[in-house]
Amino acid sequence: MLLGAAATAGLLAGSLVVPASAAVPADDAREVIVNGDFSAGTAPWWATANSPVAVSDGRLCADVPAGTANAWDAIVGQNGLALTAGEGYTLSYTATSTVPVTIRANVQMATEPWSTELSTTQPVGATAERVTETFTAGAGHEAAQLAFQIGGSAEALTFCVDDVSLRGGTAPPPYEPDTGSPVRVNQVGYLTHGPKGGTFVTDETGPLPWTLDSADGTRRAGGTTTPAGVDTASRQNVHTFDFSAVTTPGDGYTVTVAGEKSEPFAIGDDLYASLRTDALAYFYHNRSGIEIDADIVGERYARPAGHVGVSPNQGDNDVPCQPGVCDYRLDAAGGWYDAGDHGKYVVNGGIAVGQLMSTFERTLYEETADAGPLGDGELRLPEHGNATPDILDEARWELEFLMRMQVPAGKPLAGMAHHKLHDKEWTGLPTRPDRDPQPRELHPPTTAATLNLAATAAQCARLFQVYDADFAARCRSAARAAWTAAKAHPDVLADPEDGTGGGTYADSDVRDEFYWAAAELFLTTGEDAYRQEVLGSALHGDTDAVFPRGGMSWGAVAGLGALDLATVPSRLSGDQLTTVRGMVTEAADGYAADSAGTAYGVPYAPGDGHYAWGSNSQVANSMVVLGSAHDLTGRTVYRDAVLRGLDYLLGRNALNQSYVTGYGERDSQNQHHRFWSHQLDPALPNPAPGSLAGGPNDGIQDPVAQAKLQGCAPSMCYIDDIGSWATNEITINWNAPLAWVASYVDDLGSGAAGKAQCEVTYTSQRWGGGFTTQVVVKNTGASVITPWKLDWTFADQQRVTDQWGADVRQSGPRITAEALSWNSKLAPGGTVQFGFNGRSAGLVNDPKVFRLNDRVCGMPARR
Ligand code: 9MR
Repeated sequence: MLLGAAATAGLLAGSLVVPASAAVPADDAREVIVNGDFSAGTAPWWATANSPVAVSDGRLCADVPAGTANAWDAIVGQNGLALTAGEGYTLSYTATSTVPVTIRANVQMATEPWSTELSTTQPVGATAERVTETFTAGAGHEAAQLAFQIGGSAEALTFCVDDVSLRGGTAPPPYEPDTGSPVRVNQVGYLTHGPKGGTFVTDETGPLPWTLDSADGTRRAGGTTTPAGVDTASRQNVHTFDFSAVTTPGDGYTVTVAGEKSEPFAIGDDLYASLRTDALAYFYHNRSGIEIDADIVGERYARPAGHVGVSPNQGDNDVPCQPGVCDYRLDAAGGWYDAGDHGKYVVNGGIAVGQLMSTFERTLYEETADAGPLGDGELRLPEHGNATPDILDEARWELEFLMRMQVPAGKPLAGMAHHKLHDKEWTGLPTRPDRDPQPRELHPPTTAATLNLAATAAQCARLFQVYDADFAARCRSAARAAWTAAKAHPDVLADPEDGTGGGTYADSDVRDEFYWAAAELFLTTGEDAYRQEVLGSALHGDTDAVFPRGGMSWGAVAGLGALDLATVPSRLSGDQLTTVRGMVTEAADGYAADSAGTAYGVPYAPGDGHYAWGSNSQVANSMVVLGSAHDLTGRTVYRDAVLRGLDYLLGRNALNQSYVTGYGERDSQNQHHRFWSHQLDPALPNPAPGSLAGGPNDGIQDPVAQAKLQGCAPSMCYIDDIGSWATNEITINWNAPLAWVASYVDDLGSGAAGKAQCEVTYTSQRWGGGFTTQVVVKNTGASVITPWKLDWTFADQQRVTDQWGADVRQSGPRITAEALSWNSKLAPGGTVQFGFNGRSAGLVNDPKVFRLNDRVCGMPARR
């Protein structure tokens, strides 16, 4: 605390004497402004929405509209300035304006009543002049602001500022994160029959007593902690405690260790349904090229369509290349914005949409997975009532964009995909998408982007076949063309220096992209040529290469192919399938061991010990592998590691931080995003619930992290500040594995490993456009089930026409079969049969997941 620092320096507030003339800061006075030379881009500078900023020739320039009334109608500023009462400061800057204007430069409170420490007026014109002002701070501030108020001109103008400096004061004490209670738990909750563990931070080395109390203070369990020594990633001395034995559902539980109480949490069966839908809503929120509808997301999150060619946007419907890159323009509208920025990247869009499709595809082949919550009418997006699962509608929004990025026939590199499309210069925060005035540019095609397109378009072709055969056919031919083009140009790499106005997503090794694309094309077409590409890859069978120790990522995508080869029915031989599944389980064994080996339970132990940019997504991706291994084998050790990973993301970690907005008591709320910029402008919303922050990153590449987190332990290099894009951004490829994981965890229900109470045999015979189905339901439990009710979801467009032996009703893809009066009793060991006829518009996939009176049944022949 700054005032505390002043007090220890002997400057007690009451006895402060503020000199009449400004105290002069010493030559070695500290610099209060972060990134005053704009060498790190626009952050943490902000601007009012009417005056978008970008860095141009190393200066920060704002385009101020004509006709603003007051100076404060247009502002460029920086918040978070710590000032000490009684200390002297010098503000200096160099400014120009295309139209002469008198600006105000104020150092002031960042909220009401906006009291100023310095308030100056300054004429600014075409000639750059250095301005210097000195003042003494009358009061101490933890987070004052410097505001250049540049409105009030009748004419539009461009104001540029450079070399901004505010020097003086005494250095604030080093940033200490507020980590709250040393008792760390999953702040949302634990599945009734899942593992339940926590971590306690302490200097004590011997065991300590812990208790678990319910909301009313009743003691439910107790024990002693297990000292675990120093956790390498956080450098904290820690203990663990375990209350897995408690299986009484409830809210408001707490754990107390040595007098310290945890955040409250729940124990229950149905804790993660909303996380699934929220994590998926992230994608609609971040769509480009469509209005975000208040009826779907609420007023606060609604916004006009971005980049549709309405001024000041330059539009993604007619985008040129960077100079010299191509002689055509593309309609590349739609898709999702990548992250806090408004770039759209094929590499990265690919992994994200692939993981959304796999979240859906899992429900086709995994008997415990429920397609219902992903189905038509279930998610927050506009395409309801089209008989297509909502999650596929969302995927299609990106797939259409990815296909638009393909180089047209007849042009050089035809069939390849442009690597990315983004602003010419970085824009400032906040900038709502529709207010981004920057020119948009296509960047050169790359092999990696082309293979992202091939892989995802191939997956699209097989999943959309039953919903929209024409779209599936388009996907299939885009995938084939992309593959052919990538084979012809196997080493066209993205330029790692091409990072102005957007990220680089440069990747020097595309063997994994080839593996993923070949796998998807093989699964979709069954063609042997693609199978040989998979089997012939140097990566095939090399678990460490396919599933890196630190987790899959946009630059390491072979695992996406391997997971699909392991779970989607195909023409792989038994031996080949064994090899692929062996890679999945071997990788999962490693991640599970990493999780078991750390006191925070996180399945993340990168070989070099460094927490990477987006480490939370690395964690989530390893959870996807673990969950898939659990699906394949039923082994609880994998499931438990997924759940411990979730505990980590939701608060059982070194910072006591839930990294998912809206989940847990101490959730991230200020992630780096150009629209969800509430931290900079209270009129704007915080990130929507279900947004996963990138998380600890000891590279601390942004100015806020550099100012506050120097020397941080890897798992503590995080700050919930909108300026920290390296630790606190949000992106599609991080929310995609979160959505997979939330779906998997929600499907676990109570987490009970117990035997299913029922078994379903489902036999369909097909002809032309129709089918006849017989269903046999067996009660494998110990008690009578009456009246029974079976329900399931069709993955495709099957329509029931008539029926026998049950009251079969259809609502969209959802089917309910209820007992008739004469067969309503299903005795233990007994069976009941019913059947129906139906029609179908395309391929027919038999459903794999059935629920009897709301509990999931097993299939008789489990893999
Ligand atoms: O997720 C990306 C991370 O792996 C890289 O290390 C980092 C620097 O190149 O870029 C990250 O991706 C960012 C992208 O370049 C631009 N949009 C925001 C992304 C998330 O921070």
